[in-house]
Amino acid sequence: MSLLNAIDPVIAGLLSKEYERQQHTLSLIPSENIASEAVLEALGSVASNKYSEGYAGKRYYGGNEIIDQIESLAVERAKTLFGMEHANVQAYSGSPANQAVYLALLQPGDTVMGMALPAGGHLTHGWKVNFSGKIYKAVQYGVDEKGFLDYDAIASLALQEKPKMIICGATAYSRVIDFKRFREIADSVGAYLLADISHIAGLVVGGVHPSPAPYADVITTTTHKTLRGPRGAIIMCRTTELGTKIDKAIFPGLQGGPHNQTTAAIAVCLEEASQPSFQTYAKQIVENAQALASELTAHGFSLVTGGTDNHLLLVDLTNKGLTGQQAEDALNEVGIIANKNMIPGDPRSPFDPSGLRIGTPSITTRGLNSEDMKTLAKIIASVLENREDSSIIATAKKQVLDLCNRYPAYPR
Ligand code: DSN
Repeated sequence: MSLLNAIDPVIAGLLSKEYERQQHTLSLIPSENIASEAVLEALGSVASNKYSEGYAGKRYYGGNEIIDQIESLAVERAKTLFGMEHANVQAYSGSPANQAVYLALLQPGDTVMGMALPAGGHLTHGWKVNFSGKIYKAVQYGVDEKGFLDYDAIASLALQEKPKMIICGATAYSRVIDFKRFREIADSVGAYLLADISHIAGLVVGGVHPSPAPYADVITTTTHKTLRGPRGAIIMCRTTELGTKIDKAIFPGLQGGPHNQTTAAIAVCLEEASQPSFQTYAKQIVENAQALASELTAHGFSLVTGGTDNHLLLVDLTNKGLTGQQAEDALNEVGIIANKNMIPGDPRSPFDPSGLRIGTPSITTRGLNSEDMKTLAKIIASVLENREDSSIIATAKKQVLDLCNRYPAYPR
């Protein structure tokens, strides 16, 4: 960053510190990942200089001959990889992508049905403080007492409330989502089905989680989680009619000019995700999560649903006499970055809930394997069980640093 350093040493210094932080800590936040240097190069490219309101071949600005090619490639790669007929790559991120789907398919006041945030859903799936719960009549489903989606209860709620759109997908659910069953429920009431696969998109294209493509009317995904690209989003659907509505909802409905540097980086990440090595990566994410789940269970930790099928686990810390905030702080102290999270039916507040959300996408990108999960689980257990013991904390810090040095986020 020699140029940046010369022009703005303060920002250069902070970015350099953030780089070092990422190198020397392990992110167990399930929605984070480490984008490749190729993705970062595209993100820092001159594509950022161009205005391109509109779509390829139909722009409101001249000079878009090259940007058109970039965006068309991103669109084609998304369609091929996910097996959908239409793709829009312009949404600035996941929430605007979902907002565009609402704008395209619904009228204010229409009923929508999504997973409640405290049960593992997302803000934009109808939570009361979000646009989705304010502008629309949102009804929310949850999980059963063990933490599993209760499809019979969801079907009954749909029959009772007759939503115009049902949203499936989650931010803190560790089990396979039965998209076929959601389709049947949507069909029983004539609802659209939106599958928000932001968390699991990389697992879907990697072949380790079933795809919603045969069942959903619309699929949204962010591109920076398991898909390992830049911060951005893709909206996909089956028909030209829906595609036209969604394109219009993004532009001019919600946004102005697309972020072309992001579009280029999305195209790069889709190219990376189409390689056989990405399938190996996706498989390892799940193997690592399952290994970590069984090791933590062996250390006496209680997991919501008892385990995982995907990239994340939700730890209920109640039996350890710890809160989510205390656990997050203690792990942070030794260089393990995880995040506090509500557990289903949590009696505590979202600011200091009973759970901890742990994910393996980022550490798997670094190369940690199932064997390393034993070490990691041991470190997590020793830190959470001995928060006040400075010598145990010092040892854990050193062990985390050893793992970081063995598996750098970016090899120098
Ligand atoms: N904030 C994301 C997550 O951490 O799961 C969801 O958008």
